[in-house]
Amino acid sequence: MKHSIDELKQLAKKYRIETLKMIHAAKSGHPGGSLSAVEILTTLFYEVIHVYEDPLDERRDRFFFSKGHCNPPYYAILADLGILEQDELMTLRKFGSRLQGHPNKNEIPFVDFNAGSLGQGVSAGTGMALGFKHQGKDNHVYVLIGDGECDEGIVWEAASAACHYKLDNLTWIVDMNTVQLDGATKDIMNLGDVPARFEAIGFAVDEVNGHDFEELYAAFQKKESGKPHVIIAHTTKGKGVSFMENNADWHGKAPNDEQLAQALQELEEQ
Ligand SMILES: Cc1ncc(C[n+]2csc(CCOP(=O)(O)OP(=O)(O)O)c2C)c(N)n1
Repeated sequence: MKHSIDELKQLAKKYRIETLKMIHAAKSGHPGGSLSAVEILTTLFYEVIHVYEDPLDERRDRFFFSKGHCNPPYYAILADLGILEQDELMTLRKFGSRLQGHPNKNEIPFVDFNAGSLGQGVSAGTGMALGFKHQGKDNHVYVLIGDGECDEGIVWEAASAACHYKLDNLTWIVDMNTVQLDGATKDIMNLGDVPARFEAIGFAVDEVNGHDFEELYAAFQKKESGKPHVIIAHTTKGKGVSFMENNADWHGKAPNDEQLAQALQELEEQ
């Protein structure tokens, strides 16, 4: 690995803190699913996806943030990578800002997909992986989706296409935090045995603790010839803040001043 586990943990802590400050300043946003995805995003951008000096370098791997409502930690990482300005972060969701509630590829270099409608990123990312295959290019496509997002039929259509076309240049990561907009995913639309479903369609499947850098890194190294890869990352929605953890109330609202102070204190102590 390029970074020590301790370095990655420090980065994750910083991204959690920045995420909550950004959502607090915007007075809206999605803390729960942002906090669950922090280690996944940190591993991807510090250990897996190479970012070139020119962020639009043709050789780059592509990242589709299909659960793009959870973009604050992504923006914070892009600022550290020099793709965004640090002082832009607090403009999240403000009029005139490039940093809208979902990533916007028309405004931000390196962003490859305009999210918003759940399921679309999976489909578009799979299409791009197919395009790279046709062109004989070896760029890899990574797609991050939510478990609630897997309720969308388009996810399973794209899964069939990915296997049919043997897209071994494609990795999906499911942020399996088990909670969606207004409750537990199993109560809203039970997905059944998700790893078994992916395996039955033809994916190479890995299951990891989505907050464990070593497990995530090891899973990203595994690629099987002729098969797309899915990493089921078991995570906690709202990870790191006691009153947000596993609580659907924190899917899509901003902390007030007192709640932010408590959350930051808890994160600082970790
Ligand atoms: C097609 C579509 N339907 C509904 C929504 C509204 N919506 C935004 S986030 C969300 C829940 C997503 O749950 P999950 O994928 O588990 O995300 P996470 O818990 O990681 O935030 C919903 C229903 C949407 N953005 N797109």
